[in-house]
Amino acid sequence: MTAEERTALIAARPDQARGLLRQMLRVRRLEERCVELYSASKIRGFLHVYIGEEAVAAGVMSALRPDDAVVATYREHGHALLRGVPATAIMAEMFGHVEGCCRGRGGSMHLFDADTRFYGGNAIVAGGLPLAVGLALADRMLGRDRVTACFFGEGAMAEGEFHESLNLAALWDLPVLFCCENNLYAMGTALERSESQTDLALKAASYEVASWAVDGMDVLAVEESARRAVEAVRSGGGPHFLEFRTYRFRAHSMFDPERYREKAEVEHWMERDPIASLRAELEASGHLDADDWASITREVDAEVDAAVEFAESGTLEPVADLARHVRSERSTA
Ligand SMILES: Cc1ncc(C[n+]2csc(CCOP(=O)(O)OP(=O)(O)O)c2C)c(N)n1
Ligand SMILES: [Mg+2]
Repeated sequence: MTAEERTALIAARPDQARGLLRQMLRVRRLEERCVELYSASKIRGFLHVYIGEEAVAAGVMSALRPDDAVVATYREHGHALLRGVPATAIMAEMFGHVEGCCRGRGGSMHLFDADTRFYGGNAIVAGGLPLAVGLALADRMLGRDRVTACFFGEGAMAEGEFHESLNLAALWDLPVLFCCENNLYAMGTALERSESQTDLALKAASYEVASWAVDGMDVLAVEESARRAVEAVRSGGGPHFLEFRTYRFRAHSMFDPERYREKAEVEHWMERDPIASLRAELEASGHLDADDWASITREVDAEVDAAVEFAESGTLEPVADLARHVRSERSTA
């Protein structure tokens, strides 16, 4: 997108740009709080935060309809939130409390919510791709014009499931939008150390899937490319693949000494923080003033505070119930 196109886009739809800024901030603040709560041992287990990558989920989610489906990875708190899973239910799930969206049995990596058609939270790298293909196949067979958006890291593209999924989606023309979040590392392994073909859109295109690379730090570019791709997929254009070039500002998970990358590299990417950049752009063009920003942050902080309060006052599942949902209730009656 050229500078003139950006200016015109913001001027034509300032509300949308402010809305995207707010959505990214919701994810950022929720996760910053999760990190604090993790350090305080309120949240346990694994925790993978999305800080730095928020533009991808915010842009793609805004291009979807409520009846579309979303499949994500273990770095999915933001996807769940922006899909419409209440912050309260997410935070309670993080705490392992029954008030959580999975009754506290999933935790950070397994958020799931059938009501919003949010199909995980998948901890197995590339495990979400065949699931997305199956959801799209069901929609196709039932004649529904729904799209399934499937998020995964670039690490998933070295897995067999990626190839099986792209092949079948293309062969059967299924309505899947494959969203690769290329943050350059799979845990401590850099892309060029694990993949022979580092041009990921080219790799996807070899399956006859329409593919593009997009600046994943620019929420407006993400939204625009996702909207076009979703329209094409929905109107029968077959699966599409978008490689979002992004970066995670924090460690892979809470247990990661980060010996595989230089501080200077992280700092370089942080200069392109998607939230700070859009905020500055909106302020410079007169579409956001100090009061607007104060009211956005106030609202977002209130939502996160309420979520934490809700989670803190939640309850653990009684021990007597632990074997429930393992077998069907009918078969044991
Ligand atoms: C099949 C499988 N192999 C290995 C792992 C261990 N593992 C967890 S996250 C991860 C890295 C994945 O990187 P990427 O797909 O790029 O996603 P990112 O964490 O960068 O968002 C690995 C190897 C796993 N969860 N599943
Ligand atoms: Mg990665």
